[in-house]
Amino acid sequence: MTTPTFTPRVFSGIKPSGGLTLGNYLGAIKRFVQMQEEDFETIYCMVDLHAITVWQDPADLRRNTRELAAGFIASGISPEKSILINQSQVPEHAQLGWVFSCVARMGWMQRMTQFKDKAGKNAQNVSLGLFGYPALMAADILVYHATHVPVGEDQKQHLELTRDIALKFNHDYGVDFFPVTEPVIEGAATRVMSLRDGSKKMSKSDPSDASRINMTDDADAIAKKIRKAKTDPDALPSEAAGLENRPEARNLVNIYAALSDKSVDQVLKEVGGQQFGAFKPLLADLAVSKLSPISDEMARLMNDPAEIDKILARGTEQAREITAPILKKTYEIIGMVG
Ligand code: AQP
Repeated sequence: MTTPTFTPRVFSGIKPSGGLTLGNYLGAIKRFVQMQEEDFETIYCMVDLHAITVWQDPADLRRNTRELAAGFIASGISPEKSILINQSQVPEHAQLGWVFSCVARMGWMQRMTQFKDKAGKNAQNVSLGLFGYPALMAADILVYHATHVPVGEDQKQHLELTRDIALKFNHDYGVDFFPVTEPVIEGAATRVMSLRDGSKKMSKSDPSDASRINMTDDADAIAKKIRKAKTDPDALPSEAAGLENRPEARNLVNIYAALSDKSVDQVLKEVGGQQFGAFKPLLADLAVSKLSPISDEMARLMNDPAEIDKILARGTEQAREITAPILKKTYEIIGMVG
């Protein structure tokens, strides 16, 4: 059998389960924007079906989906260069998701650390969807035969599962149909931590708003959150090794490096020896200068939700040109009579 060559294609998504955070921006969106300029077709998605794995108020979900689309566009994702969709409108995602639920093994799913973290002690009471969602995520990616997936560090295990599902499908049906996708986990801030607790990921659903920077926060809110961010009493080190065992300090330096497009070592050359009292205002100014233009543009776009809906409707048409033939072929391989 000859190995097929796959079109270099990027797929990634974000859940509209709340407002966009700095973690989403630095861990994912910044790289999404860059990949548009590289040698790839790019598809970016509001994964609304993933959002409902935990309860979402319908009006909030609608608003968050449009606001996320506005956040993508305001950050530099161009509807002319990328296909922009919300997942529920491209039915092949969910259809292939079911097939992959029948390929993935219970033991694989039970190893997913994100499920264990999110379910916590409440595992009997969370939705079945929360447990099974990595199989749908594999379908989101593979229904495009995507070859590359830019994500934050927390999604690494789910991408390994995606590779396992592709390999098992190909093996079980004796085909070379689904590509083995490459994760793209790059940059100085692939895991942005909570501003209140350096051992916890910055997350849009953290009950404490002070734990995160929202992309819609104004300059005062950003400055206040950074000023109050948890730190330790020592000065900043001059080399990255000095951040060992200092999770809060490392987090703030990583954020600075990612926002300024510098390496951590470069940043520490500039600010090593400073106390947080001096460093935090520098970080706040940098964050405001990078994020304000994005939040202003998001607000402008949100004044015209019909325009956002039009962009998503066009994206759906473009996406289905790719997904419908891939799903059809998958069904043929499996033995579904069409
Ligand atoms: N803190 C983070 N640092 C770096 N990258 C992050 N990502 C999320 N948080 C960070 C990356 O953003 C993309 C979309 O993630 P998501 O919103 O679909 O899901 P999530 O990772 O579960 O994000 P949240 O904020 O924690 O959402 P909730 O609270 O609703 O569960 C992914 O590429 C992710 O790696």
